[in-house]
Amino acid sequence: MPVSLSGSHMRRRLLVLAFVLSAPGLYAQQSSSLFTFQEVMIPVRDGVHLQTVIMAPANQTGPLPILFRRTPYGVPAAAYTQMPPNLKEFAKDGYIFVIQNLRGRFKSEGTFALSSQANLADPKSTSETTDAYDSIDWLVKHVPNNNGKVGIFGVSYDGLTAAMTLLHPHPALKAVSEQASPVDQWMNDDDHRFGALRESYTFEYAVYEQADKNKNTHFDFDIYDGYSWYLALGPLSNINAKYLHGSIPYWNEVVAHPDYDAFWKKEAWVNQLHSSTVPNLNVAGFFDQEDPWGPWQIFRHAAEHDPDNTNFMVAGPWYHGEWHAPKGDSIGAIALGGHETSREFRENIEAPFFRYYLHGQGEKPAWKVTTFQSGSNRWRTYNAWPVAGTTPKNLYLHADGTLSFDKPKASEPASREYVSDPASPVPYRQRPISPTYPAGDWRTWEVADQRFVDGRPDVLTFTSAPLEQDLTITGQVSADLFASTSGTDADFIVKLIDVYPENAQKNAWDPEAGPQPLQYARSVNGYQLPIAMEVRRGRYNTSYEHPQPLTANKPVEWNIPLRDRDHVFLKGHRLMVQVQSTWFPLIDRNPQKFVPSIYAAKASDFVKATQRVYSTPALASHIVLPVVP
Ligand code: PG9
Repeated sequence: MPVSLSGSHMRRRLLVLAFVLSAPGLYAQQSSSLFTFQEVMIPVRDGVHLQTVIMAPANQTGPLPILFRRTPYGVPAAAYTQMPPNLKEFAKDGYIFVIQNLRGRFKSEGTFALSSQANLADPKSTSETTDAYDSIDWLVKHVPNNNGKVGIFGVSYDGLTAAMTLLHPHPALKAVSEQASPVDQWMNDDDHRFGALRESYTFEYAVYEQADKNKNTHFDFDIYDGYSWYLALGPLSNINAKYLHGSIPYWNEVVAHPDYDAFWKKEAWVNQLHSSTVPNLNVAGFFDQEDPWGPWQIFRHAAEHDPDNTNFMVAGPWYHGEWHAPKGDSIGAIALGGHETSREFRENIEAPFFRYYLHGQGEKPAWKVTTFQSGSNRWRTYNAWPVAGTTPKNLYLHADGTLSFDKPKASEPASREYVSDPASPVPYRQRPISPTYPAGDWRTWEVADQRFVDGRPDVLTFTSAPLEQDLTITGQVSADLFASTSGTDADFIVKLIDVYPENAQKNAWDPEAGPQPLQYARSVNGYQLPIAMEVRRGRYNTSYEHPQPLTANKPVEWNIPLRDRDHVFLKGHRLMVQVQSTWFPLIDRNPQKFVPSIYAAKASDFVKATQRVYSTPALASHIVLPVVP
């Protein structure tokens, strides 16, 4: 919306200012040349007040919609003096930006539980759903010159709070864009993967958010390399015994609830969502190192009843929140064909979505799902997901280390094995592993070249012949492993990798080109790009609620979901699968001997085990690929 400042508009702004000064709970106000700025304490149903910043365009001439963001990370202390890069595309349309600290964070009253429980049946209970509802109610009644329409958006925790409005949206809420929202912290995303604890993330994040109400706290590691620190820590119980001493409530909950019990089932808020209640743009990163799964779950739940076709999905080759970075023009060392996928997303998808639903301008999205497909490096639109015509195709692991679409024959060797030693686990990324926060190369480890572990004796590698034609996979990938352990509990990690040819980058080794240290370091030749990776913990193979020991040396089937993908393995590339049993310290070490709770295991419980992966006609380990013909 074009904005200008005339004499009558100036008078209107003075009236607005007078109104705001008399608004209940006004805390502070000032302005920059771009925005007016007020800080207010918004009351919610249980009497708690939430610290909220309201920034309206300084040159606002008429009613504008409110774009709301709710965060645990702190609100701006002053009006933006420059437009934040990720809001530039919105700014052209004109919004009143409102940012609120969640209850219990910074000056917001109440307790921050770091939990997404929502008990909608109890009118007295509060949650991020009710806090958002009450705040929106207050905002549309008190913010001058708003047009009565509210949009909510945000990434990760801010995405979670946006997503939870879907459970009981305020009538003024007209558009939601949850981006990388978790939905069930035991099943996937930040804290666990099917019950396997994401040790470093869960611990460091709980400290980050619960050590001090008034700031985001970085745990003070006395060893820089996280691999060494967590190894020296020993059993997980030492986190409380040596460092936290029970001071971090969420960490205490995590270690008190190892299995998928009532605590986690209540936390899994998405199970209450069965329809598309408000137009919702779900956004996910294919290489999101924190919350890659939740948005797809929200999309699927809302799709159960979506008569007005207002539930949309966007996914791209992004790390956590990268779609709000300036460019998004590469994944690790791999360029995305000249695209600036993040800017393109904001310009062509995000801003138009809110423009349509909050300003009533432009067009409704004409697709259900949009992806930026890696490999082919192009935007794709689909009117359904799964995409019609894709066929599941099995890619088999052979015991000679090859990978092919042919099922193993009885004449082939039956299995491969390795020793998994909890005392020497496989690092999940190149050491030294810097702390998760402030996030450095934590952001991009999911696109890291996997050659750093290829060849370790405890990592099995299976490789295909170079592809004779492009292979497109669009949809859900999974692994079906037949494997045994000599222990009574075990983890299996499966990685599907795109191996770049040795001549992918023509001049990488060209002596004529002169010294190019950066280019050498970032050469894509032979790059092992992970396309999908996941872990399964054996104790939960048959029941998430009641873990069971494995029978030593008995091969069993491991179903390992590898999530939704859209990638083209190009002609000349090879497919690779790596299998390993530790991924440290991303995933806590499995003692490899069944114990009632790993979080109470003693150092002596951690034992070596021999893991065996089978490749026989009856026990044919494979990856299921959604192949586009
Ligand atoms: N991944 C973070 C998070 C979200 C929700 C719950 C816990 C952690 C985040 O980046 O906000």
